[in-house]
Amino acid sequence: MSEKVLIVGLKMPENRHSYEDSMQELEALAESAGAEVLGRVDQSADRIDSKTFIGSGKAVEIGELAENMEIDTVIINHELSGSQIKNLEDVIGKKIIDRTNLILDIFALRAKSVESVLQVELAQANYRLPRLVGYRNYLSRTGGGIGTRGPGEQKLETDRRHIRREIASIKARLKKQVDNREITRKQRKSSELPVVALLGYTNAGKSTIMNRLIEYTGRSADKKVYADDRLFATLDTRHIRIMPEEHESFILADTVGLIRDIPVNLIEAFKSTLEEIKYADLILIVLDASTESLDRQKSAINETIEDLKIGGIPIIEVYNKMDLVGDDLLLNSKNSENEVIYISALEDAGIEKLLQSIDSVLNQDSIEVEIIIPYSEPALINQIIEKYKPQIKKSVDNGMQMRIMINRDDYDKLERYVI
Ligand SMILES: Nc1nc2c(ncn2[C@@H]2O[C@H](COP(=O)(O)OP(=O)(O)OP(=O)(O)O)[C@@H](O)[C@H]2O)c(=O)[nH]1
Ligand SMILES: [Mg+2]
Repeated sequence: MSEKVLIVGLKMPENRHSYEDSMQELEALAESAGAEVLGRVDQSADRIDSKTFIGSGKAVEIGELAENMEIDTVIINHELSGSQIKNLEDVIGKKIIDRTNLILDIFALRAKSVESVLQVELAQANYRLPRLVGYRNYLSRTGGGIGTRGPGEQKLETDRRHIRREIASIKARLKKQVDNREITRKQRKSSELPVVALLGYTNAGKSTIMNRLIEYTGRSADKKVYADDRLFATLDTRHIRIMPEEHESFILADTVGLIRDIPVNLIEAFKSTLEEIKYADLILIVLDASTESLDRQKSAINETIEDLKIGGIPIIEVYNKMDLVGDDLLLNSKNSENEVIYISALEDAGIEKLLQSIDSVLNQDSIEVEIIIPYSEPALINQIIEKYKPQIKKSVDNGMQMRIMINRDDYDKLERYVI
């Protein structure tokens, strides 16, 4: 049986423009955590109440409502302190979950790779440490549910000293993982294929685009990644080789989706998984064209790009889910400084155009050359055939002669073979 929840928001002068949007997002987050949202309470105030966040009168009201509706859990759309959680629990008499804990819980459910499991454990420990007062309360309640799940098997600790030790140990293990990632990245770099990274808000359709490209280029279906109508379907970066018949080959990287107001404890986890984007040759910013909050999605993406200090990497803006919208969007996105294209990954529209745009960016400042690679370097011959798919190639006495379009970087490496 799914957990029955009530969602609660506090509307203040500073968040009134984004309020509605953010409450809808909270509902989607709760559903992604497996809960059933039975109701919603909105409270308007000029400022927060330091004891109960939403005000004690409202808390009493919520308590009665929750009792009548047989609610298990009340989710507040903000980050609360430990004592605020405890005070609310005392008045409402139900489990209280704040927005941060809800997001951590979804991450705990989805984390698969060793690195993401460690990142989530670290974020959970850092979240719990200053909130042990409120936290002991829910562990003493019967039943698990949101806020009690960890990605690993170990039980959630409530002893301060123990949590501190745990944090130190997780950090040490994480460092090893990060070093491993560095090695994998170097290996990938030496495979010579350019890296194209998908970046965008959660649920924009990044994984669906990846699957479409996998299908389009005839790769086996077992390579497909998980895509679903829930927030944070993807947590781990995945790299897949895309080798279209008539286009440039590349490695495509799928990444974790972004969200507004990323909880502070999760920023590090996000940054480290998104770090890979820094090494991409091209970034595809994926936007859900059908959402009303497109501008806020864009600002979340821009903040991330600034945060990660990704400068100088070419960008293509990909408006996805065009099957759900009219053409008026085309006018609104005209003034972007990046190249913009419109697709529907679901209906397979615009994918060819997407590949063409990728080609043209990856081939910028390319030149056409004629090279001969000696037979003593078979690996290099294979690499070049895979990467450039030369239209003209022939065997000559001293090696394989090919005509290819190459970029400046590769020209420097291959210069001695040019004839
Ligand atoms: N109508 C429509 N739905 C789409 C399209 N592309 C993706 N979707 C749906 O949008 C939902 C989210 O897709 P995902 O590919 O999982 O999105 P994502 O960007 O990878 O999301 P996260 O992994 O959570 O960051 C799924 O239910 C898809 O079927 C599209 O072009 N049109
Ligand atoms: Mg995804």
